[in-house]
Amino acid sequence: MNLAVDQNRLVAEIEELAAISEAEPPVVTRIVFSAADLLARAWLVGRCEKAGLAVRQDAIGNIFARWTGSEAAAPAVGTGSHIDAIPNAGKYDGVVGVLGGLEAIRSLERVGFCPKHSIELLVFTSEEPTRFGIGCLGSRLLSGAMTPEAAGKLSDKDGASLEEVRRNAGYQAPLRDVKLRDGYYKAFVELHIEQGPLLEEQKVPLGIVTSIAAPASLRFTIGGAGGHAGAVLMPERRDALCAASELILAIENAAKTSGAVDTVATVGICDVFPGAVNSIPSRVHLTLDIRDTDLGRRDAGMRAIGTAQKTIAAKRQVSIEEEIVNADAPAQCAPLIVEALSEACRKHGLASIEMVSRAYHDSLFMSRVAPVAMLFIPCRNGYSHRPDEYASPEDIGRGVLVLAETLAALAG
Ligand code: HGY
Ligand code: MN
Ligand code: MN
Repeated sequence: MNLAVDQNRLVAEIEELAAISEAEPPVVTRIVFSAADLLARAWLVGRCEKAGLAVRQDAIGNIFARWTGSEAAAPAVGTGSHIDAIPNAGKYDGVVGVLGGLEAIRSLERVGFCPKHSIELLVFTSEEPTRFGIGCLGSRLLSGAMTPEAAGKLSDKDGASLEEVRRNAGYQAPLRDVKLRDGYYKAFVELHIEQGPLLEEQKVPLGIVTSIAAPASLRFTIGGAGGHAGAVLMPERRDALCAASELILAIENAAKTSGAVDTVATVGICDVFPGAVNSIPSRVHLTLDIRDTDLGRRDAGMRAIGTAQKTIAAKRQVSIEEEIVNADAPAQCAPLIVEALSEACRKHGLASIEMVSRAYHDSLFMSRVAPVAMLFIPCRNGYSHRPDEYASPEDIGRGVLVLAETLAALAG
């Protein structure tokens, strides 16, 4: 097959999608089921239909765009990613896997490839943990990693439940319909920017992911005593923000002293109540994101943080409540799919390295229902989740070419 990627159209589509945002360019913000997200979904469905794909959406809004193969009843080969974006994000995270997956399918159509197994482009709902506090909502429900009942309990910070938000967005079917039947996919391959500096540093154009780190996220509520910033003397204070600050440094220390560089921990949100310059903080909400490629080490980090939490609460006479939002196992990618990606790289004379994914992706959950692997392309300085996130047209083109070759090998 003389495969060729229409790089110019793909880059133009990435720019077009980036402009559908709640923020001014070059910033991309596209929170799940926001007006921008719904517009972006409609735009994308139009692009898929223009490519001749049969499009359906499930009860949580996962989008399936299918190129039906000659053995339509056979398990499909899936590819895809997400188009939702956190606040103040860039234009490539997730999008490269969605629009790149669409272009991979179009490039196979252009050379007259006829799939035996259908090839299906998937756009997952809410890969980012923004609105409902947990990431990979769509792929968790697809894979059964989250029950419809648990999803039904989710609500956003304004108190709007997932149920009412999804129904207002037009998704009326019951969530129990989302879970995929066994054997639905023969394989799933996700193209994504690396979101790290390794490929660029090693000057290698492609990374083949062999495992995806184990993510966990928790919420902490620190309760102290409020009061007048001038009148309450220091010995009488039970300042919730000072206690939270100690906990944040204990979290950082737990990651730094885990014995491996693979343990990472982040406090990304710190809400202070009442939040007045002359009022002692009485309550603080913190979020913790802690990950590791090794499950045991990640859980040991969580235990170390739990011990520090008890010590700080006792010493400062504050309450510290924790809620585990998710604590997921890591994913091992399927050697068969890893090999298919390696073979596709070799076929096109492209160097590649095997690597772990420190970011999580929908493939983490798709690995529970199909053999998966991921293909990374470099992003400048490893930057991601920021407006200056950048992947070159040439790197995107190489990723799509290898993805198309791999899909053909798996669906042929
Ligand atoms: O946080 C992550 O790893 C992903 O980018 N949502
Ligand atoms: Mn992301
Ligand atoms: Mn992503």
